[in-house]
Amino acid sequence: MKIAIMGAMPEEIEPLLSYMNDIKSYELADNRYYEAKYKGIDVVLAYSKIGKVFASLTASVMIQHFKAQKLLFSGVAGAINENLKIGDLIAATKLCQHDLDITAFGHPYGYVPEGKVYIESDKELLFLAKNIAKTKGIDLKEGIIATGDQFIADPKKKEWIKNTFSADALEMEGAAVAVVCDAFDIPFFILRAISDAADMDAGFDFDKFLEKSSKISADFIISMLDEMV
Ligand code: 4EZ
Repeated sequence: MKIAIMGAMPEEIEPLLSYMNDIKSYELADNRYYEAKYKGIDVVLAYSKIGKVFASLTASVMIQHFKAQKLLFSGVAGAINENLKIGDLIAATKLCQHDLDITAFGHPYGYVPEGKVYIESDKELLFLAKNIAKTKGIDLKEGIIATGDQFIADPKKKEWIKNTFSADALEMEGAAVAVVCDAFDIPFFILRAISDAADMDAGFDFDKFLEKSSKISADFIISMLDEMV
């Protein structure tokens, strides 16, 4: 069993690398991939760079080249749901692309022919995560994550994404990873810790909480690996 663990930014992946053993580094497709061991589990780690295109590329390489059989994403997100506060964990139940728009042809937002608006996360990984949270007394929330190639720092845009997709959180990679994993039939799990509320203060909050929230997400991913050993 080989597990892919990905993030978008160095800050999201560094706290995970510190837990790994026998780390080997590879350069491929203009990115760096790490093969490593965690308590006997084979792991491949990378940060993709920000956005849907880079995220798709990295997820594809991890599956096709490194032969990952499951994929876990760790990172931070902007909150939409008011119950989500900075530092809170949210696992995606399903994901959508909020910036995908061919509505001029009568299609719904987030949809292209032969695609789907929402991609559902793997039920077993969600179940595993919920059990771990319960045992450890961690408040893991679940919800819909909306992905797009924009850093949202605007209450109006946030409201539109909330109303259009019933989304609880937003970020810039999750749905891209979901599309790739769904196509290759690879079970995936997208975890995010909140860094900001996608509002006027989002830029400031993001910078302030990126490291701390990344670590919260990474630590939960590690406890999932502990259960998978
Ligand atoms: C993208 N990530 C942000 C990358 C920002 C700045 C150099 C997560 C995220 C996010 N994405 C946290 N808050 C967000 C927000 N308000 N809008 C979009 O996955 C890079």
